[in-house]
Amino acid sequence: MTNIQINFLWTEFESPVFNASGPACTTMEELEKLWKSEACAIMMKSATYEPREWNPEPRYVDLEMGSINSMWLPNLGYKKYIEFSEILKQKYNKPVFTSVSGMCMGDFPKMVKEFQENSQVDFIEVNLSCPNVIWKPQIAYDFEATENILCLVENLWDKPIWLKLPPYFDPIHTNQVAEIIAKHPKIKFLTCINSVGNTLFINPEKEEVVIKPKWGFGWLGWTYIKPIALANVRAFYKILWNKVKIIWVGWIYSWRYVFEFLLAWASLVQLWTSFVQQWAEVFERINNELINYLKERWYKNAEDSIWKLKEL
Ligand code: RRO
Repeated sequence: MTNIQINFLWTEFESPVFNASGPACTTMEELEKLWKSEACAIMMKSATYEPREWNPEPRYVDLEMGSINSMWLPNLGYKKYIEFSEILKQKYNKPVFTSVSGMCMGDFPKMVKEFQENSQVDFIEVNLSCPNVIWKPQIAYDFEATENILCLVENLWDKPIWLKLPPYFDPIHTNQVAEIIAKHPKIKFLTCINSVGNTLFINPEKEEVVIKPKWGFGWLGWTYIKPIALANVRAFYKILWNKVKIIWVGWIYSWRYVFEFLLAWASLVQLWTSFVQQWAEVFERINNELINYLKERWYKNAEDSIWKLKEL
């Protein structure tokens, strides 16, 4: 028997694959579909303090090797996700994640405290890779703000904290963030990386951009950014291997992507584009493919592959 279970602290995940805090995890109906799927956990939509609407369409477009989107973090506001988490925990037996995205510094501690006191979510992801104050960088690109937020939230949550990060393109930046993370032992997990923001696709026949919001600028995902994601996962592993575990958020299409990220040290992976394209069935397909591939390679457990990347 090939086993694809992953053990993290007190939790046994049935497989390494679940959904990213992106599409189709916003309403209770969508979250129930995730429960019925073979996703190993249920990630709820990243919540802001107040509800947010969608950007105008077209705001998501499939591309040859991925997708571009500019949704504008639509969600029902954190109070709804506290309510949903209660229903999910009462009815279903799967780990439940919440994700919080502050639109200002003060939103983070307020939401973390509310989830701590009023919900039974198993895990919290503090999303430092979200649009926040207009004309300011994503929080995780502002190292002072990152440090301040970590100081504000770390004592408000009594379990380990997961941080969602954007891609870093310069090793100096990775080192600087890793130094901050190392100072906060509550951070045990990194969700790494968010889509690559600020990208532009053009349709040359129509001579126009492909999505409507923000002059066509949007977040790029999937195969286009896999090498960036692999490098970020691996770089954080090199610096923080004895302090954090890494979850890759991504655009997995097949067993191959999962396996590459396990080799690079990701312990769990989250789906985005393939989830939008194929919905909940995608989890079953990828889990089955992964089992078959591991069998071919004589791995008894998916976890055994996490240590295996060779360097030349
Ligand atoms: O909602 C979005 O436009 C969006 C966000 Br905030 C994000 O962090 N990543 C993404 O792919 N889309």
